[in-house]
Amino acid sequence: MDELRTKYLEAIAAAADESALEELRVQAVGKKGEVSLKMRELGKMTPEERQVAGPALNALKTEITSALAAKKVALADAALDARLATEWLDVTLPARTRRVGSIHPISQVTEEVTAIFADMGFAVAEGPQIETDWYNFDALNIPGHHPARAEMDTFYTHRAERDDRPPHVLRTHTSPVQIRSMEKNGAPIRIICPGRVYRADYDQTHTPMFHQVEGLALGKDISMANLKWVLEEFFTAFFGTGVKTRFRASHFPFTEPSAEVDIQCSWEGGTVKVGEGDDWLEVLGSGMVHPNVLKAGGIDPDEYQGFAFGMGIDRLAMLKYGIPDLRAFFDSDLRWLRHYGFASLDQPTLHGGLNR
Ligand code: 2NL
Repeated sequence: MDELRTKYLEAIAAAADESALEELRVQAVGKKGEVSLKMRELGKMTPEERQVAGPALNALKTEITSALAAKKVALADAALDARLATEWLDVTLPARTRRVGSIHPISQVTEEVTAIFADMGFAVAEGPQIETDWYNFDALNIPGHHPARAEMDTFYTHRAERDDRPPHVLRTHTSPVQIRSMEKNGAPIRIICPGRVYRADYDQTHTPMFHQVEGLALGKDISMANLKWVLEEFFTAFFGTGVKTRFRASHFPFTEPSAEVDIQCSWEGGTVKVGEGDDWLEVLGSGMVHPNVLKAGGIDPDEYQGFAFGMGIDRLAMLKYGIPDLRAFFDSDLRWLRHYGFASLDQPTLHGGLNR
């Protein structure tokens, strides 16, 4: 019995895991375990022998059983200690910094312009950036010989003589969107069309891709007077101060009469300031929609008339936010974006204010 006792207590102490312990339990005190077999032999003993052996075997069984239980607890404790050691966490460490993106000034200004015109009842219309030359030129009363159609100024998808399919263009203005809107929805209509446009021009003040917003309002009696009010309302809301405007007679193929609009500004130390001083800055082209353009959009010029205008979003952004170099807009320089970008949750609304 002493031999059994030593054998099992040592084995239990040395067991590496729970399954080793279970094996030992079966071997020692299971139904056919060594201690159990010894207990069965009690029947063959004399009463005197049994009186000694019975309690001793019972005590051995109890001792082994409690050694097994104690070892099981010790193994579990050791496992927990090991986990705590490897999963240790210093909650006093500073948090990892998260990179936060920002809204590009052009997106910001597009949202601001949209908010102002939405308040005056203009909806936003969008359309394709690759257009047929009918939508980009013919529908806008731009004749075949017009310099804008020359390959020098416009990006064509391919040369006619190299491909049987008719060439397309990268739209040079957002006007095709307005033609498509007229075709689809007819008059009356009040829309603005912000978006990317393309011209084959790259220097200090031009990038081959830039952003434009055009506006169109058609009704039975819409006049230049309405145009003037809408634009003055727009500039004042956009720049956050009263801005004097100057309407100069001009010429565009798609409007008659046409006017270019200048806004009041000052030049001091090489920087422009809008809404003060007595210099002028040209920012916009406009006019009454030409009857040929209305016809191209499927609208009867004897029944409807209205105004249209177009301006550069990139220019507006530079003026409002003091950005000196146009080309930096499209460099994707993260330091520039962090400097000139806007907080992503700080969306422009009329009631929240458009001037930060
Ligand atoms: C400019 C000139 C302008 C328009 C754009 C337009 C559109 C339709 C019909 C008539 Cl569908 N006009 N757009 C009109 C006048 C000027 O933009 O210098 N933009 C920067």
